[in-house]
Amino acid sequence: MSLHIILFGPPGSGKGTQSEKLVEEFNFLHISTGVLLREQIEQQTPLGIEAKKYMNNGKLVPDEVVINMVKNLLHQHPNTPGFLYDGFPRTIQQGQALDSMLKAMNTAIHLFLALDVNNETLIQRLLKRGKELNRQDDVNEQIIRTRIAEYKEKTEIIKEYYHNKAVSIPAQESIDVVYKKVKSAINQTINA
Ligand code: B4P
Repeated sequence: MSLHIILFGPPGSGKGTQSEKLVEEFNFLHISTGVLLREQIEQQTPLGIEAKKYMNNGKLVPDEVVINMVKNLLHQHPNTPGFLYDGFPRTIQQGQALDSMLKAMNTAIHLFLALDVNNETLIQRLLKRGKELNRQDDVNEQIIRTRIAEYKEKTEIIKEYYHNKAVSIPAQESIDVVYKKVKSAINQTINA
C-alpha cells in the first residue's frame, strides 16, 4: 500500500527543501505543483503562459489547472512506496478534489505535516532565494507578502480540514533539525 503524505506550510516554510530530503531517503514520488507549474512556464506551454500571470503576482493558479496536473500523475505511478504532496492542496476545493481521487483509489491521506515558521523568517528566506536563484516570485518583498496573504486567506484553513491527520512541526530551526522532526513523524505513521 502506498502512503499519502501532505507537506503543508506557508511559502518559504521549507516544503520543497524537506521534500528533497524525504524523496532521497524514502523514495516517495514528489508531487510539487509549484515545480510542475514552473516546468510548464519553462516550456512556454499555453498552461505555463497562463499560470505565469498568477505566479509572478503572488496569486494562486486556478484550482482546475493544478487539480488536473495531480490527477494525471496519480494514475501514472501505481507502485510507488508513497506520494508526497508539496504545495498541494492549497485551497479547500483542491483538498476535496484530492480526497475524491484517493477515495476512487480506495485510499486516503495518511499524514498531514504542517511546518510552522513566523512571517519575518519566511520573507528573509524567500528574499535570499530570490537573490540566489533569481526566481521571479521571490525577488520582490511585496509579491512575497501577497503570497503570504494568499496563504492566510485561502490555504491556512486546510489544516483544520485535515485536523485528524495533522501533526505540527516547528520549522524555524536549521534544515537538518527540522528534517529530524519530519522524519520521526513519518516513521511513526509507517510503524502505526
Ligand atoms: P511553490 O513552488 O510551492 O513555492 P513556495 O511555497 O515558495 O515554497 P517552496 O516549497 O518552494 O520553498 P521552501 O519553503 O522549501 O509555489 C510557488 C507558486 O506556485 C505559488 O505562489 C502559486 O502561485 C503557485 N502554486 C503552486 N502550487 C499551487 C496550487 N496547488 N494551487 C495554486 N497555485 C499554486 O524554501 C524557501 C527557501 O527557504 C529556500 O531557499 C530554502 O533553502 C530556505 N529554507 C528552507 N528551510 C529552511 C530552514 N530550515 N532554514 C533556513 N532556510 C531554509
